[in-house]
Amino acid sequence: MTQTEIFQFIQSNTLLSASLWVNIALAGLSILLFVYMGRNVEDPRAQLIFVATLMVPLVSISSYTGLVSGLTVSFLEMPAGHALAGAGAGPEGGVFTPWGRYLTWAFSTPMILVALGLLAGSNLSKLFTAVVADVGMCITGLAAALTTSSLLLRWVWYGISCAFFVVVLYILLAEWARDAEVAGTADIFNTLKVLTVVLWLGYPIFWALGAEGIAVLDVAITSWAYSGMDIIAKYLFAFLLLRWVVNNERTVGDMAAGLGSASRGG
Ligand code: RET
Repeated sequence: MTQTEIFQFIQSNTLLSASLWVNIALAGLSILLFVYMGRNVEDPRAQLIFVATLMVPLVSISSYTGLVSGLTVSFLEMPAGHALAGAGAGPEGGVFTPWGRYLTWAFSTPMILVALGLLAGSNLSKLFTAVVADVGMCITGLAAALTTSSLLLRWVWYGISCAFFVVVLYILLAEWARDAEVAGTADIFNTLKVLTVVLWLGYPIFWALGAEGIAVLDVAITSWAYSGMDIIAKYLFAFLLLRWVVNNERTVGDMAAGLGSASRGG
């Protein structure tokens, strides 16, 4: 299928294309709003949280532009044993695979973690571990979506991705939750932690249920599931975080456990 045909396929499926265009619009509005909200922030650590958070809608608008144009979407023939093997929506068969999502998560989700880690007063080791495991999760998730030789190996990649995800969850739930108590940011951190953990758990679930997994959900419904989770996990998350940072710039500046500081809690 050519890129033009993929573009036309997406445009002709109103439900699918709406799930993409909605995010382009919301990402654009979020960028404008966040730049405006951050105009007077002066503390360098608060500025770093702002820049990391601002990157989230910037990556998102790029991601969805890639998807809507057909650039980062392929119709892939599924391996034997897959529910959609030999079937699919494309003229030559194949399953709609918006692999650009998984690729761009490798750029957006680390920014979410950097912002959360800075808010919690993480040290550099934990921040590095969380970011590296997160990138591993996204890239192996991409590998799962793009593997067409073997159904087993698709799920092996999925399993590896989940293993990386467990590392991220551990740091969020155990390490940073404790750090945030010390840093005096536990209230906002806990709110954002719950929002993040609950929503992020939805992604592997919808991957497994969607066309690329066991295919009980249709392509447009899966796309809306991701788009809906993105709206909350990215724009609402970023808004809550930035609003707090603007109102609590001093707390961020005075954090006891600084990024990369050798002595903890001192
Ligand atoms: C995949 C499939 C393989 C197993 C796992 C996954 C997890 C994905 C997650 C994505 C989060 C994305 C966000 C995007 C917002 O910008 C790759 C679906 C564990 C957790 C928050």
